[in-house]
Amino acid sequence: MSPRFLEDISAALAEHGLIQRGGFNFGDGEETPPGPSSVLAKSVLLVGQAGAAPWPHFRRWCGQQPAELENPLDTWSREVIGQVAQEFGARAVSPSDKPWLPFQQWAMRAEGLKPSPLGILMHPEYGLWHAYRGALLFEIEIPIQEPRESIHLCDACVGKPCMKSCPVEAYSPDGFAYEACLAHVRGSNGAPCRSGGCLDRNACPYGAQYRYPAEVQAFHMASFARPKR
Ligand code: B12
Repeated sequence: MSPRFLEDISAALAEHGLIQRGGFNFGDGEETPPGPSSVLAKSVLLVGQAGAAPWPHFRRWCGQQPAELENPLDTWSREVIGQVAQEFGARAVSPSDKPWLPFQQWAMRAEGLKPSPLGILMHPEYGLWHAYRGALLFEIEIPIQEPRESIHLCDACVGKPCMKSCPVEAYSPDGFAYEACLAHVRGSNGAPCRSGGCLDRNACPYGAQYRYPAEVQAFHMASFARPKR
């Protein structure tokens, strides 16, 4: 393995606006998904985004695809992360692969993050404005450091505006009221959510400089609200 292994992966991802989101070596006897040659993976490196950095890359790619492509962001992510995986001897997996892989559990381990009251992980710099687009599974151990303990911004947030802005109180200590959220977003009063994104998520005061532009939030909300086939 080249001494610049992780830096080289970062450079390949940066061409698509993507970043490494930490990783770790699995423990002995841990049940892990297979790597590139079907042997159980020894390590995982998460790939994702801070703010909406991949958006211009994704939109350029969209311009060359059929207009009615289903799940275009997943398709783009699988394509570009798949190329990086091939180059570096890994198998690429997606957060949308079924059965679902435990991306948030991996992320908590990889970057020491904790969930916000919304379920979205809170990042000390990006706030709620980050996501995972894939992961690289290796059959070798990777030279990666354990994450440093980071502060959990929600602990210091007294007013919790994220729990007070949704007209149907979709997020509560009991969890996420998926049906209520969906009905509201699709309904006649859901226009602000459809055009500018989740009101609770947008009420969070942290990571404001990484907030996704309205166009990006509208794209994600449309994909959330679209009838599932
Ligand atoms: C199913 C799913 C949903 C379902 C949840 C249904 C339910 N009640 O279970 C629905 C469709 C509601 C949903 C919505 C959203 N989701 Co979602 N979702 C997933 C998905 C594909 C699988 C979750 C899962 O079961 N994993 C399997 C278990 C074993 O893994 P896990 O790590 O233990 O899973 C954790 C999550 O399930 C979490 N959880 C449980 N319920 C909910 C609900 C929400 C809203 C969130 C964010 C997390 C969450 O708790 C588990 C324990 O840690 C993950 C990707 C993934 N592979 O994990 C994304 C994921 C959790 N979602 C994500 C996001 C951002 C959202 C949205 C907030 C935004 C969006 N995508 O439009 C929306 C909320 C809608 C809104 N109004 O804005 C991100 C979170 C990123 C982060 N920074 O933490 C993920 C990781 C996808 C990604 N590409 O990054 N989601």
